[in-house]
Amino acid sequence: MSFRSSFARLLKQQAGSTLRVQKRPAHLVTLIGAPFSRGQKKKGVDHGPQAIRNAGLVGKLSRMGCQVYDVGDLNFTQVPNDELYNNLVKYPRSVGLASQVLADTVNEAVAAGHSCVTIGGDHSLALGSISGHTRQYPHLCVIWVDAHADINTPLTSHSGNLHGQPVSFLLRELQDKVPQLPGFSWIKPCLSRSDIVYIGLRDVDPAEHYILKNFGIQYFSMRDVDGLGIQKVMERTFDHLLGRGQRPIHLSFDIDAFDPALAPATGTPVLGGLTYREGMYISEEIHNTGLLSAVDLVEVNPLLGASQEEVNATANLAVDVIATCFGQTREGAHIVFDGLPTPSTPDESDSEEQVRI
Ligand SMILES: [Mn+2]
Repeated sequence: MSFRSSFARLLKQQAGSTLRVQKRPAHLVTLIGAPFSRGQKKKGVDHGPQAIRNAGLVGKLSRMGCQVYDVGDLNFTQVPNDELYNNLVKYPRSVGLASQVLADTVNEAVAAGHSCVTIGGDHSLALGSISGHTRQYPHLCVIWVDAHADINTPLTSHSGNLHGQPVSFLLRELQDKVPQLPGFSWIKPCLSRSDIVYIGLRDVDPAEHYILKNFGIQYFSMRDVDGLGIQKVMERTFDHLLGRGQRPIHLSFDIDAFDPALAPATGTPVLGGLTYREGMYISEEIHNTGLLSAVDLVEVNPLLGASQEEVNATANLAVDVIATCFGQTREGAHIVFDGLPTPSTPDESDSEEQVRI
């Protein structure tokens, strides 16, 4: 039967391509679940890692040719008597300790030569992931995709939520404005103002705006995305961060950067966010640099979806961002298929039953 033989040949061909693929160096990815929620008030963001796993993250990365080392979810010990700092800032010791655990884990993963994916959890975790990442690559740069700048200091924050403050602890230039919080003594400011670019901002507090402007931090608000288009935004982002030389990229992606219509299951949604296409373009361009070294995907909160569909949509979006960062493309991947089957005998190639691709 020509169908059967064509099918057998297709299988053989695919087996052959698989072998060829395996000779290429596999992309090694450490996946870290960080079920932490005390950087903000709403319940449920600690279920983010489970929601993102349920949406098929590991399978998708594996099928793309990544070798995934899933270290599971980190265990964050409860800190007793974690009192307010300055009558306002909530859970400083819990945030400090969780970020310290995450920093050590990210450090180990990157030291082993892996790319690191941290799934949150709230955005206070970036304190840990970026600190840990810089231990191996002190010269790295950060692309922060978010509706918010997360750069309040403990003295300018109105909410007292630490997920709105992580960048202030990381920037060297801000340190004389940032008090020492209990649980934070291990944190060393590891970024300069020119090492970070924001994309997607549309809800920035006055003090944050003051910091961005006065310290000359590069940002592209949603207004800039509207005016320039996402292609120019990415071009300027890379000019700014990589213009004087290549260096590892840390992508810190808050799912609330997307429009709430796309990512409803999140704690602080803001109208007018990134479209699906803009989000994928950002991730594709970062992948295309070949410099991506670590990704945070944070603020997916499955308890805040109005329905299971909303939760699934948000988690699927998170998976798409991460997969795209590691090479999933909209024009088709060339990872698992790199040869067309060839008809072996003339009679089969004449037949209508030949395999069509
Ligand atoms: Mn954020």
